[in-house]
Amino acid sequence: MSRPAWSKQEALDLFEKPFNDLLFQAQQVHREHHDPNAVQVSTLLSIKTGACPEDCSYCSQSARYDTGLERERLLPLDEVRTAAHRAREKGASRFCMGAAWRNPTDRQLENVIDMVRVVKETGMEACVTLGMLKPAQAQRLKEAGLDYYNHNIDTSAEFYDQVITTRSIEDRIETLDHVRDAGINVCSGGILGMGESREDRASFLNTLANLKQPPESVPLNMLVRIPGTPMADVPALDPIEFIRTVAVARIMMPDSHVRLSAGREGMSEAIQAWCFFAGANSIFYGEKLLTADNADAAEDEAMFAKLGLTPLVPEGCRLDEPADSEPRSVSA
Ligand code: SAM
Ligand code: DTB
Ligand code: SF4
Repeated sequence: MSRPAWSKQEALDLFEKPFNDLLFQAQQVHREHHDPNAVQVSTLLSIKTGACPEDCSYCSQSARYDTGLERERLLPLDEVRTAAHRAREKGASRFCMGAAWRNPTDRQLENVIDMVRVVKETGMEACVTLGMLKPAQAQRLKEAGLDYYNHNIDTSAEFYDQVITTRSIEDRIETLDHVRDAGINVCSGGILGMGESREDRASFLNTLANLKQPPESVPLNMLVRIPGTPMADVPALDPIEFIRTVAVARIMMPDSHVRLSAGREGMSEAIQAWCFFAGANSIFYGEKLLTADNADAAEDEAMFAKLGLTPLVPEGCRLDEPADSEPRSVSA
């Protein structure tokens, strides 16, 4: 499939449009490619928390910063099963599991594969985010039935080394290529509000849109400022600029699901409503993200009702059938 590549200038030109023109264009594109009132719902679980060797300067889980986080071992399978069944009951269609690794060992990967199987038994889609992968590891995940792999490019190539020095954006793109080659859906986005410029935001979206194939899922996170990290005191991004970024992502990647990801707990309902109008059609739902609090689940339900939004049930999800397994009780 050949499609015209976007230039950075074209991306920047979209950012520079009057807000109403940009939002109108984004909503038009959105309606041509998606049900305007359906929102995909994912739930997150941290399966291995803290003590990460990478130095991502936004992250609570990097071993380099004292964020007060307790290091945890890999979560037992039964706890994953319980959390997955709870997420399905609450209406999630995808269950995403995150590990604070630079990359998994083959042994660690086998443990995660058992978790993927447990999630698939519930009928939900399964997603994992484990750091960098080798081609054979991506293949193993595909064979296990993994639907999505999340691996964010996080920011522009130009701003990257101000955020992370222990890897390059090229390393990230290499893993995305392995995921794509294995036939797994790609989930890749980044963080806004880290002190990057509008040019950086345009360049970041440009890199995503110009991948061999744009990601099926594009999470846009508003930085959650974690005390103890180098980004604890970065000035907050103007929400209007965040909404613009959602709109530009929608226009540049018309078929992708754009996820309004971390940072929703700090956004008013009105800002979130604008993000949905700008083309966001996916959220994280549930009390927690990985280590930070998420928006309140009851408030999310009320917001969906108020806005007339409905949870999207992806093709291939078996949410109308009983789960293949029952949640086992765990003492927690
Ligand atoms: N270690 C794996 C990796 O880096 O790919 C998986 C987990 S990592 C926490 C997943 C993503 O969460 C990061 O790439 C980043 O985009 C996002 N993230 C982490 N901390 C965040 C924060 N404080 N605010 C917003 N997004 C954050
Ligand atoms: C993504 O883009 N955002 C999620 C998910 N992918 C793995 C993670 C957000 C983490 C927010 C901060 C925290 O919970 O520690
Ligand atoms: Fe580690 Fe991922 Fe956090 Fe970076 S974002 S420190 S790789 S857990």
